[in-house]
Amino acid sequence: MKLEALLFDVDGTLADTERDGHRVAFNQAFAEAGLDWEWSVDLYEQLLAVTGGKERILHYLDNYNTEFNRPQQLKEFIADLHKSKTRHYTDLLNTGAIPLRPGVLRLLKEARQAGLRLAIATTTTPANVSGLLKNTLGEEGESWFEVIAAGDIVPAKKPAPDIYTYAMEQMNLPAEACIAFEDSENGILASHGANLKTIITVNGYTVGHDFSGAVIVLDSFGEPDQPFKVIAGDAFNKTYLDIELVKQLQEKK
Ligand code: XBP
Ligand code: MG
Repeated sequence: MKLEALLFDVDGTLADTERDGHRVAFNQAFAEAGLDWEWSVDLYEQLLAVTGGKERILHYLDNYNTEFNRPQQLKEFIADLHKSKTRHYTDLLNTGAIPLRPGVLRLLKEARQAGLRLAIATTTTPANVSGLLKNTLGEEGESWFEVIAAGDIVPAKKPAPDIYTYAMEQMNLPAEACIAFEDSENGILASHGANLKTIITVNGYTVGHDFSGAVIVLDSFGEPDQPFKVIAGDAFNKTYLDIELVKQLQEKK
């Protein structure tokens, strides 16, 4: 079926947000609340097994900080911590500290020129998506995306397919007319669960993940003067990801 839409994950795919963005904001929120918790780069790699910030904090308490004297209203306590984390994270975005990954801006522009429809499918909080898009694409950035499916809009976060299914329902498109862009194992489990062909770009945290079934695994989208590295799959002799290659990958049986 003809390609109509590109569905993008955000964290790790559009921008390298986790290690120097989300992780730092979590630690700032913990410090502000007077907690002595510190999520190191290595610990955070393990915590990334669980998507969603609130879910990740609970996972941390259940598995890495069982001694913590939990407040009676644990859910509210975590929700408040997470609100503070979102504030710190969006403040960080507003400093311009987190750029888009190589090739992302070029590919988005090409896609718009080619008349393709764009959507976001992410587990992160909507304010974080707005912040990233505004600070990297400009005030109009959000309007490039027909649907921004994010955060708690579906109860089951990735690896559940729900966020992708929701985005396609909103666009009234079948999976065969779309392709997904992901960076992690939880991400590809979600996109594959929604029957989407998936292009992977890895990052430091996800390079060892299992990407079986991806149409291609790259180290980045690449640029004309900054070729991608093909980790798995066939790039049809291309050195960067353009819409022609995206279409070739989507059509491949
Ligand atoms: C992203 C996430 C998010 C962020 C934190 O996963 O797991 O939880 O780490 O964002 P994906 P929030 O890239 O697979 O969508 O704190 O706003 O939840
Ligand atoms: Mg991701």
